[in-house]
Amino acid sequence: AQNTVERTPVTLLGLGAMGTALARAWLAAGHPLTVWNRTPAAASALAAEGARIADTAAEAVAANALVVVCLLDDDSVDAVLEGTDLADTDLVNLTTSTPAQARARAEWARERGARYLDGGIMAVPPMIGAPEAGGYVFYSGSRGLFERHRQTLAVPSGTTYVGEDAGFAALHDVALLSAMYGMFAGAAHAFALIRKEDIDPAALAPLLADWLVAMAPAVHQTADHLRSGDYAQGVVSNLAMQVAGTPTFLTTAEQQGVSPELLSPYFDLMSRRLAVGSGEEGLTGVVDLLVR
Ligand code: FVH
Repeated sequence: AQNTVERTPVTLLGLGAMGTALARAWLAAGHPLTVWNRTPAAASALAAEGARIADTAAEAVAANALVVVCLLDDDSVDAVLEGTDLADTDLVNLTTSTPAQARARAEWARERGARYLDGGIMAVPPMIGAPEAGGYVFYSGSRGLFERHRQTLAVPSGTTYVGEDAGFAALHDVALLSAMYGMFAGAAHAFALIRKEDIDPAALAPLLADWLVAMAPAVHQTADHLRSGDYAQGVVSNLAMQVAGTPTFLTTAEQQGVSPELLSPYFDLMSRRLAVGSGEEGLTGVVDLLVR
């Protein structure tokens, strides 16, 4: 029997690596798709896969009520949407931005008669259209708009709605990516330590990955501490012991000819917290030192 389910038509502006992956996922799921890209070649490739190519951004916006933008940055959103008629449009912005930019964009959209949802993509292009890869998108802004398009938005990637404040998706996005960079920084230091030794980086890699996974649940204890205000609750490796151990790490780095520049700032914060807090705490107090 023929599939008669009607899929929501989507307009997509921006066909970079991410935009193209999103387009392919919606096309594969049978959504009528209108696309536009500043450089037309990217759009032409999708025509063969069933996308309708708009000649201008304004034409693409006019084609459908649901308009998704996935562009390089907030300035490019300005450049592309300038001169389009957004009245009565459901605008979903998946462009990475700061929380302040997202809030300003929500207001900007409201002034133009559009409903607004901001998105922060927690995935790289190969994870799009591949639910098993575990990627998802944070959404914030109009809850009604999110609920209306939930199914369509869930086609390329999982969805996690984080609140009416339009800046919250960007804030969650940046928070998680910042933690990721901290993890990459630690891994870079670890690889540097063995770089000149007869140790295969490929042998260290699985040990490193497993260790990071084993340590990751510690974030739940940090959250509990921040909620309760008791930074010593359930701590097994206290701050006094950990600060006492830092010279071992710094001396090892020096002996291995490795710069301590990634590690030292965190150790400095641990020492500062020990000076003003309790040695029985864990590492949660560092959070308070960061907040200005
Ligand atoms: N790719 C990734 O790994 C990350 C994963 C997490 C989320 N990010 C964010 O997604 C947005 C788009 O990223 P992208 O990977 O698609 O980026 P590019 O491949 O560089 O494509 C950029 C598109 O933006 C268009 N564009 C840039 N500047 C302008 C402008 N001034 N006017 C009009 N369009 C502009 C560009 O057009 P063209 O160069 O092909 O003509 C592309 O369509 C981004 O926010 C990531 O942070 C991706």
